[in-house]
Amino acid sequence: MHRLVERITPEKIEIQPVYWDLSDKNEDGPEMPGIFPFTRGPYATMHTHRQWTIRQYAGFSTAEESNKFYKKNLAAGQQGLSVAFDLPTHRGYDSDHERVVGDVGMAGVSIDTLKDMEILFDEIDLTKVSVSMTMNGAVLPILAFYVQAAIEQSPNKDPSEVMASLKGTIQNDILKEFMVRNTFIYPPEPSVNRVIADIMGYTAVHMTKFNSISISGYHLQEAGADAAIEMAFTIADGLEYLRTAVDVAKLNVDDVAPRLSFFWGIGLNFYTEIAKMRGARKLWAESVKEKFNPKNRKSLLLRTHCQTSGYSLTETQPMNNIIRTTIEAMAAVQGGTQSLHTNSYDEAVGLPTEQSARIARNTQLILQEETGISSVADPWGGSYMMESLTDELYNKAKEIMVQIESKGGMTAFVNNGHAKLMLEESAATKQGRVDSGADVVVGVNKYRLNAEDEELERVDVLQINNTDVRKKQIDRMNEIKASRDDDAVQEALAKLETSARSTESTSTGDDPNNLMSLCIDCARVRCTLGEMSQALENAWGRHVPSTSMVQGAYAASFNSGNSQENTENYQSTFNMVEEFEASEGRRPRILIAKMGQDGHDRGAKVIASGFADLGFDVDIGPLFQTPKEVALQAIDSDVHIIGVSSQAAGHKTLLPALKKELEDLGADHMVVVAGGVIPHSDYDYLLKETKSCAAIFGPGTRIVDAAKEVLNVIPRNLQ
Ligand code: 2CP
Repeated sequence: MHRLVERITPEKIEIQPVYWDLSDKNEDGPEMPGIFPFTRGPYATMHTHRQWTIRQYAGFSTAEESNKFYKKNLAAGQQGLSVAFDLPTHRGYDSDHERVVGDVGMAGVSIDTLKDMEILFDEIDLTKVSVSMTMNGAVLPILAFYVQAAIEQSPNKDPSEVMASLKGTIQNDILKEFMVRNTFIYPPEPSVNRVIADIMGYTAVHMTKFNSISISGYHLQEAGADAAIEMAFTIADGLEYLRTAVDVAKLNVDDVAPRLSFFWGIGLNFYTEIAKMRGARKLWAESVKEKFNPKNRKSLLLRTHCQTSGYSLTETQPMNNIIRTTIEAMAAVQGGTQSLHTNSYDEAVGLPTEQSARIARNTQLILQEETGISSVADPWGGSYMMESLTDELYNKAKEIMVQIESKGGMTAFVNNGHAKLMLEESAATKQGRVDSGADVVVGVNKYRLNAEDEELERVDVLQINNTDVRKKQIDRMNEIKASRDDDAVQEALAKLETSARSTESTSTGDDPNNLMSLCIDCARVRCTLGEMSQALENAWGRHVPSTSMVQGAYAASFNSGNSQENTENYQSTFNMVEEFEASEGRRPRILIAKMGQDGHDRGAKVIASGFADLGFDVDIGPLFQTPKEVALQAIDSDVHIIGVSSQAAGHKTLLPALKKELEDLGADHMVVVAGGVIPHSDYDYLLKETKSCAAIFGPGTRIVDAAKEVLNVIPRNLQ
């Protein structure tokens, strides 16, 4: 990756590695990359010395399948690995748990045991390849499996030497999980003060090249945050983790801060995204300096991974997504990213195929090797527009951070629901702008093809046989359980639970009761992920999130600055609801349900908010329901319709299961509709073969149109 960038153009112009204002009379000198406050980049030479890492996020079905995919990608030019785990793994359940029947192997790779982790990295030298793991809930068992797998991969090396050489990143950013995505397991207090504190303490001593947290704005942006909110919440989360390290875990700021890393979502607002990355570096450096006064300048550096926006991808005319992703990748690079994932064009409808994954990777290879984009550090430095935009975003984010501080810091801001409501309002407003046509999405709300041509553009997506994967996982786990030393397993689990119950801090890396250290002991004797998670749950309980709903934001945004046609469409839907009420004696009532371990609730919340603004009575079901629990709640609330939101590929198992529960409970008059990420190739299976839903609303459906269709499918005069 260390290659000399071509400096002389065919026109014989010499490109300088960095440009600055020669007339700058600032007494500290001009702003430069690698110099405080690092607006222009964390390193002096940036990509001119070392390109960003091409790090594609992937993982699906079994460890064997994912391992094959990784090796192929590394051979084809990818430079680092980034593991996607399935939802049961995220939520600390083994594959045989009753709550995860539809989720095993679907949205990522399933990991139950150390053996799975060993297979995942078979023939990949963990002391050489940097690995990022997106894990937040079951972070202790997963990190322990990874460490133990690396140790067992190098039997001739001292374990401490192996650990010291591990380079990579664990997401471990639990605060944002309580705002968005919801892959938490335990309540916020032990999640931060025990799990994160102990991981930071352990890695600071034993894994000094490993990034202990990837503080993530990406999911906030996906959930609807604008750039200022994304910056403010993410930087505030980072400061909260540092506060935990220093105040709770009693660690030295310079032992922890240099290994905190960041993660931005990059959408289509090209200039804004670059300005966000520049402004955020300054905000982080200044905030850490002011609050923690570190001695090591590395503690001030905001180093980041970026991912192009999944939200910006469209289901219709999917090839347009290649263009969107390229533009977003360019913003990430020009903003100075250290590592980048580019989305595949088919990710709005399912898992990437080999071809779409190749195009996504090639997008970055072309940028690195054909364009000369890396030949200069911070090419936007000094632009009147960019410097001004950077300052304005920086100031807006700072204002939001003051608001967060006034409520007691980020943990309090999350706990009292302020953060989630702010995000949901921002998401509903954004949806209103798209539905009303104020924000253009080419091929969706403008320049749409006719139905026939649209059909021709549809793409195949990778299909996973969930039943097969689950069976394989359970068989392997049972084999391991039959061959291990049960007494050693029980002893290791008991020690873990005892430490979790303790009120003493165990955060220093050498403490024998450090949770990370005890989980490595558990991994060594072949405890499963579910067993370790249960031992911790015995001590702390499982977190139950509350459900809330924003009202008015969708309607307000839809009605502002709108075309006559859109306003009429909104009004006619509203009138249909009134007519329904007049004829049926009550408003149409809908239960918005999420089944399985899929915690992506942005879509569900936006739909709930939009339907409520249109006059529906809306119930929002809790997250992580089984089909039976959804059926019982629907009957209890006497709803007309159940709207199932599915974002994590469990629909082919969970929707038929819901239909069966409704039939068994004598409630098959209730209409089920589904929405979210459901490939068109599954429509017939759901609508015709299994008749498990009456309508499906794909990505890009306007809420007003969905509401009209829902009203048309509710059978009347049910009473
Ligand atoms: C790099 N280096 C340099 C320069 N560039 N040294 C001098 N001059 C330069 N110009 C050095 C660095 O200091 C470092 O060495 C080494 O080269 C590697 O560079 P890096 O910048 O640290 O790159 P990296 O190893 O790729 O690490 C990048 C990040 C890391 C961002 C720090 O945290 C990372 O890879 N994050 C990825 C997160 C991720 O993939 N998340 C997945 C999200 P030293 O280490 O010795 O200092 S998927 C999300 C999905 C959507 C989900 O969450 O659901």
